[in-house]
Amino acid sequence: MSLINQTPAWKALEQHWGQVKGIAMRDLFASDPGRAQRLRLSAGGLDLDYSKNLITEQTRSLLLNLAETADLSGWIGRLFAGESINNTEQRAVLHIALRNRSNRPILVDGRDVMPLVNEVLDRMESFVALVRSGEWRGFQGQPIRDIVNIGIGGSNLGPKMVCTALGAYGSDELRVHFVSNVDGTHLVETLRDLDPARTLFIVASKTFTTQETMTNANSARDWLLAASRDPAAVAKHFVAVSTSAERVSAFGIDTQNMFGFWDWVGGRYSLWSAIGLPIALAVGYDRFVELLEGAFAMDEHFRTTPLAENMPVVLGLIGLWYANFGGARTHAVLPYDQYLRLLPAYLQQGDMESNGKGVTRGGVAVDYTTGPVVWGEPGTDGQHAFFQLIHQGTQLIPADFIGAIRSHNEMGDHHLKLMANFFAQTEALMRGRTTEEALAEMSEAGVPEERAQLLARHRTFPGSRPTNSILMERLTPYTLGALIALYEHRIFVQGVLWGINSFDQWGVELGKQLAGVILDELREGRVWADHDPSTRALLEAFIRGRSA
Ligand code: G6Q
Repeated sequence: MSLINQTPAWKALEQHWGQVKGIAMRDLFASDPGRAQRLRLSAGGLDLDYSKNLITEQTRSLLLNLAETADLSGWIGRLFAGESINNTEQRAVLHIALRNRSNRPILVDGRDVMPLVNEVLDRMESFVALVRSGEWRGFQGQPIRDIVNIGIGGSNLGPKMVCTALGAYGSDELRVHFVSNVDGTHLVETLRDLDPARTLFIVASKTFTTQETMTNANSARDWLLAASRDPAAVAKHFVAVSTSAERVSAFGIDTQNMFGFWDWVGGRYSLWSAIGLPIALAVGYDRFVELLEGAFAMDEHFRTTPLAENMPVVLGLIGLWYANFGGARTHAVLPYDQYLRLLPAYLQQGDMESNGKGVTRGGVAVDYTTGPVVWGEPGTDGQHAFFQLIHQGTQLIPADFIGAIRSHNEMGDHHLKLMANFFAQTEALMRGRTTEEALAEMSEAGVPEERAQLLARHRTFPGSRPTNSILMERLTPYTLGALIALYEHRIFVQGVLWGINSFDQWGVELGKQLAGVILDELREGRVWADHDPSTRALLEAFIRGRSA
């Protein structure tokens, strides 16, 4: 198949951007009173208002036409049918099976995977009950108080983000910590105040070979053994989440205490699997199931809703509109919810590792933009930092605003102030402020004419800056599950449109290989391998510094 940007559907959009880019978004609203009502969708407890975008009815239909050209519906069908759509790794992509609450059979190589999924869920439920009830005891016979998840990338970011997002559902009786960085500081600082006799480690690694995780796991075991002085303590204080029973066993963890998952679960899509064990421990198994149910609701919406009314599809197409036709290079995710503060970092991996690709599924280099840089911080903090550039800078930065109607921590008018800022920002970004408006405002405030003239250009806001507003009643396990699944599917939609494989990560694999030789050199204190002059000089300086 030819590259998507060679198709008539793409060319039509290119031309259309030329017509739309100069339109003021405020005029779109003025000329079409029903716009806000029409450009909204609901699914999985989430309400999306996407009317503050630079799109017309024609844009929508041209984008949908592009989706049809890329056979998006066919790809959604293939995803849910368990086909091997991760073609470079020859794997199915079935995070949707992990939260398939209908238990509808999903076949991989002719075998229904649902019994496997349910069996691991049952084991998680029993284990969580033992730990949370205090029946699971450490080497001195005490219940567990601290859980330390050791994992990195997909084996860290998802559960860490969800545990933070569901902070309102946790308790101080069982605290969950995450160690990912191979920088010893991470482990040392995390363990500083913990009691080995009351600490349980989860070693979370799909492959059980990742350098950072295995290094941290070994050091954690040393820390435990220094206190317990008994190798038998490992069985009481270490459990593993992995696809490799052999390597888990070689590490010294009893495979009775191992929770499995499968190669058809990608790391960055794995929080729904046993990788979510810290979530279930932190908030309880039932709430973990609610998280799965929320994601399932979004899956069902995505699987069965026509493209025009399909929330992940609509968001994916709008993102592509700005990236490929409007020249946007980044996408801001701005949660107006302190509990969602790690969502941007989580989505950074989800999106950038999935769609940061330069060749099509068939290996042909693309000459169009693929995945954007994803970034963001919670509001209102971001407003006092980088919002200036979104309002008045020279780049187009599409942004998603995410908020809840009710807070878990209602206190005075905090939540009203928080959300007033959410709404004000999206309104200001859309409307902007004309020079005439700026002048009129200053005149009303009594600013002398000369000064007003000087300031008018600075106080002008171009407006027409696109935002999506996502609102939920409250941030619950259910709405969070739906929100994460929404973004997962948005990533998939864009990957399909760009013709790339969103589910491999050869860039990460390279990183996993590269450091090995240099590590040997640093250990030996001698540079012997072939390096460029800059790297060689850096290594020599480092070795000199260490031996001084
Ligand atoms: C995710 C990536 C990557 C992976 C980590 C950890 O999709 O593949 O982030 O999750 O490299 O890998 P392990 O779980 O195998 O330790």
